[in-house]
Amino acid sequence: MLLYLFFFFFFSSLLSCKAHPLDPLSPSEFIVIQQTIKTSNLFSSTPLYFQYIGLADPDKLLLLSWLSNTSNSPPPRQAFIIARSDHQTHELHVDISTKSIISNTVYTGFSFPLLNFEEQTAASNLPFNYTPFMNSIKKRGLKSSEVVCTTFTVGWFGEVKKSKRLLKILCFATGDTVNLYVRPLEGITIVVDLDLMEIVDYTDRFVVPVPVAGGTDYRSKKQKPPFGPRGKPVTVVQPEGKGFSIDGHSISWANWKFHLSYDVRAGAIISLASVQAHDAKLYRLVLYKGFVSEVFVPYQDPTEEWYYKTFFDAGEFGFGLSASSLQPMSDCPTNAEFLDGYYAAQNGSPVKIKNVFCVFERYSGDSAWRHTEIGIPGMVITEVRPEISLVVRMVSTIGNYDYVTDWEFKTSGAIKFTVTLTGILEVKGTSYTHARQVEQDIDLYGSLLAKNTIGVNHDHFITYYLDLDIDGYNNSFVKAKMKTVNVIDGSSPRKSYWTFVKEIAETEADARIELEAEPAEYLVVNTNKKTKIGNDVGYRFISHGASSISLLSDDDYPQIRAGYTKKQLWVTAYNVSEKWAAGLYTDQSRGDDTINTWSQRNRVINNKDIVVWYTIGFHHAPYQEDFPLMPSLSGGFELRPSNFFETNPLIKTMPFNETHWPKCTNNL
Ligand SMILES: *[C@@H]1O[C@H](CO)[C@@H](O)[C@H](O)[C@H]1NC(C)=O
Ligand SMILES: *[C@@H]1O[C@H](CO)[C@@H](O)[C@H](O)[C@H]1NC(C)=O
Ligand SMILES: *[C@@H]1O[C@H](CO)[C@@H](O)[C@H](O)[C@H]1NC(C)=O
Ligand SMILES: *[C@@H]1O[C@H](CO)[C@@H](O)[C@H](O)[C@H]1NC(C)=O
Ligand SMILES: [Cu+2]
Repeated sequence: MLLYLFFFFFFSSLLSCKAHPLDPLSPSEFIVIQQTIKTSNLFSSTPLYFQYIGLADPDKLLLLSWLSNTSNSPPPRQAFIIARSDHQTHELHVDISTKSIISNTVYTGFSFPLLNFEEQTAASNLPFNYTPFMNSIKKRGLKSSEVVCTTFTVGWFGEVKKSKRLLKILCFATGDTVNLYVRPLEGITIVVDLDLMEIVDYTDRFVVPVPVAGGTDYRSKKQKPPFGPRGKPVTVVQPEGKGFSIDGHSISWANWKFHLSYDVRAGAIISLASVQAHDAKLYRLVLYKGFVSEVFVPYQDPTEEWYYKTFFDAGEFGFGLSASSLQPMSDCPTNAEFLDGYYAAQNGSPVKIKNVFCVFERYSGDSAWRHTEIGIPGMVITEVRPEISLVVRMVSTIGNYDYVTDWEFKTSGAIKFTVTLTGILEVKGTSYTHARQVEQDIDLYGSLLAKNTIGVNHDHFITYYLDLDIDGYNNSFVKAKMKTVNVIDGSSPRKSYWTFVKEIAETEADARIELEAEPAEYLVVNTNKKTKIGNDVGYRFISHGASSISLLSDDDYPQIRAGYTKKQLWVTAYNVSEKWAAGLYTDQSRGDDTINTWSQRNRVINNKDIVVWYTIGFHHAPYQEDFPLMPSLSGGFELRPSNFFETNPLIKTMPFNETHWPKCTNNL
């Protein structure tokens, strides 16, 4: 019996472990990569530090052909690696099955790769062995045991020569609070050369009071009763079990199936999202691949200690590296399932992030569709379908900020993308303690939130890479512009109406879209595939708020680095090397490898494999309620089927049938 069980588990685990070519690198694959590079002796004389290791994108046509017949051999699994050695950035490709290095080139551009955790930790510790800093702490009446330091990227401000790999260090007081970000030691600038791992510049220009700790600790155990507004606990129960299944990294639910992967830079990667037609078993591809490509966060304070704060959270800090382990029952509802993620440490060894994703069915009591019919004599017909959707969630905590990213699949065929901002504001210390002290002509670059505390104005621009392949990879981008038509010939009592004037974007120049510039709908269609009555199948973009664009001047250096943030939507021709909105190398980037530079090639995009870049944008002017922690603020967009289905797929969905559920009451 034991033996039998053993074999049963052995075979079932073999079956479920069948790797998909898009699966993230596994712990054992990280070790193969680490060992392959180590034993190659390419870097035997100088230490090698890994900055990025991830799955190299399999050739798209090979992958599509494997998908069409999975009996064929899948595309080879290869890893893409960025490493630092001897002051140089190396790009390597390693073939995992043959355990061989396929390529090793030195990057010669101006910018630098992702930071890893270990070097940031090492840099953060440097000030504590640096006498001028210890004097600065003393000057502020603090002990080193109540000071912590963290790392900040330096940006680029027009330097012509190649810079060193630098970081700035900022320090904060903890003391009677864990809310360190609200207690900055203002006035101090520490610059670290990461290759030398030493402080190369230090200034302490002025002292302002460190904001007090009182009232800023957000831990529940620190809150004295009575609590504030409070509802009763809520739980989610699925009496008939979960409606989705996870097989390795492939997920299927209702009429959807897709692949979910983890990448240390992008975080969640959704691939091969396909939806069933309601009258057929056939799955139709919608999204070949989608992920958060970049998160640009420029602060709006030009002073010496703040001007450089223009962060690229994905390209500099890793949106996936910064992922938090999700807390069951609070980060995700009680009916969620969790998946782990793995990345490579600085030395190449695998590191696990437990519960990096959660997957759950969302039911919030809303309806997906309803109607009451009283028009037929003798009857009242009411039909309501509950809205249940499937959510994939990741939370990325980049220093003070927490970004909740949700990918939500709906039975209507829509995919909804939501970003929620929360966490702690990055505040600036000041000597002001009351708004009346601030003279009319003084710009605080933010607003006074508490005594000695300014919440600095800033933006968040979250840019999605969306390789839509609607019923095939040759797609087109349609601008359906709404125009007012005046009826001037007296043929109608009406004097005007609106209608659409549709344009297909021929080249990339026709697809740089500022959403609010004119009333229009924007669609991706497949002109080679029609519905039965002859419309092009497609999906359209619907904004759900947060569509701000950058207000910086075009010649400002941060804007040059993120020029794409002046438009919410760009379409480019598919190119496997064009994945990262602000460039493969973002740290100290100069804007030479961004969506807008690619778009300047002005490639043909009509009936081609195209990629849509969609930016969710928030202007964030802090208010007192954002202090000492920020209530969640959400925005996003939706991709909604638009002549993709023959009719509304919801017609085939069923209402809940509670007759055999356990009896629950809400008056326990
Ligand atoms: C799939 O590929 C296998 C092996 O190459 C071949 O024997 C089989 O006929 C193919 N199936 C289809 C449906 O093309
Ligand atoms: C896509 O379009 C290209 C021409 O731009 C053509 O060569 C190719 O066969 C098309 N592919 C499909 C699957 O229609
Ligand atoms: C693909 O993108 C890379 C990086 O932008 C570029 O160097 C290359 O020329 C592009 N290839 C094509 C065919 O456009
Ligand atoms: C609801 O469930 C009960 C018990 O399982 C079953 O007898 C009944 O047919 C169901 N009704 C519908 C509309 O599915
Ligand atoms: Cu903000």
